Amino acid sequence: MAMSRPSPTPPQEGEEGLSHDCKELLSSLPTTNGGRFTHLYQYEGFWYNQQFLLGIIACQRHFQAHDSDLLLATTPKSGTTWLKALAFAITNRARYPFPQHPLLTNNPHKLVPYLEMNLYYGNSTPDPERIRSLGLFSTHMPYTSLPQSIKDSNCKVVYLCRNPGDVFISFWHFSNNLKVPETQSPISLEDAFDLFCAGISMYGPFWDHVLGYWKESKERPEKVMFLKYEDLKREPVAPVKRLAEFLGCPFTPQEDREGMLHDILKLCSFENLSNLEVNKIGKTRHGNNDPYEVEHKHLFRRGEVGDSLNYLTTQMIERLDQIMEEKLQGYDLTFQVSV
Ligand code: PAP
Repeated sequence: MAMSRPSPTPPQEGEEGLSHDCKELLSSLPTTNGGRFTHLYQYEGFWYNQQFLLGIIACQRHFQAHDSDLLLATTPKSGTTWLKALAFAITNRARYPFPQHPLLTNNPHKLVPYLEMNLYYGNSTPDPERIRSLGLFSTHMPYTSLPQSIKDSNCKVVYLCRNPGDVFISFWHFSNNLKVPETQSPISLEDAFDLFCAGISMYGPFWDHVLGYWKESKERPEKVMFLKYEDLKREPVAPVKRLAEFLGCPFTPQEDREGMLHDILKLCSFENLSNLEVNKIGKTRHGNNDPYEVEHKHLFRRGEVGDSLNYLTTQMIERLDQIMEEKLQGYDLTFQVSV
């Protein structure tokens, strides 16, 4: 996939209202055709569409983390919706009785907004009071691009990752299902896969994203907790217990006796969330002017481990396994698509 360098980048939609330095920055970045997202920019080593990138830059410049803030970080399609539901339910369990729980009537993304894709989306300026009232945020930003105040403060970060095959297939379905301007046609599995393997995906390269958080979780385990979707699916009790401890609100012996953790797991389960009215028929846009409308039902497709094996050929699986092996060599971290 050819990458173009700076200048003759034509102005993109929405560039009109941007400051001079933002326009200059955009025109200095490498760009590429990202398939379904036709125009991606490479910033600090990762690929983004314009609106998400502007959100990242605005967030880097303006977001001030507090020590008590909690940040949920993921690559797209790694189980973000699930992690948001779990973290929201854990940290707010004293506030809401289960029969009237906000998760029953709100999509998890509404309760735990993304920094760069909602609050600062496309260079927006969020209301500081709204920001402070939240305290629980999410992001797809790679670790190296997080606002400095997140890295410097005692703000805690939970990172959830997932097998790249399942991430790829989940994103391929999701992006082809997005309601976009008519001109953009769906991308074939093969074309999308070649791009993914070349590191060109939204917030990709996938492996660099994962490694950034992995390294930080090793160096500062009190700061970054690293979780795998597959581990949560296999046996959620122990990891969710650890998650509650990490978030600073461990389950008490009384809660253990009363089955609080199991109630939370049930509330946040794929079966429960995917059958709620709000998630069956609800829709969201990331921000004003977002051309992509997300139908909540597409955030709940199958929720299984290994679904990519139903789509990828043996050669594709071998190729991705080999890439992951090479990229993660020397780190005590493995992902195998072919499990
Ligand atoms: P996002 O990055 O756009 O927020 P994200 O929630 O990370 O999406 O990923 C969606 C995936 O998580 C879907 O996977 P699939 O395409 O392989 O099915 C979705 O089904 C899965 N998912 C959503 N909610 C849950 C849940 N409660 N438990 C398990 N998996 C879930």
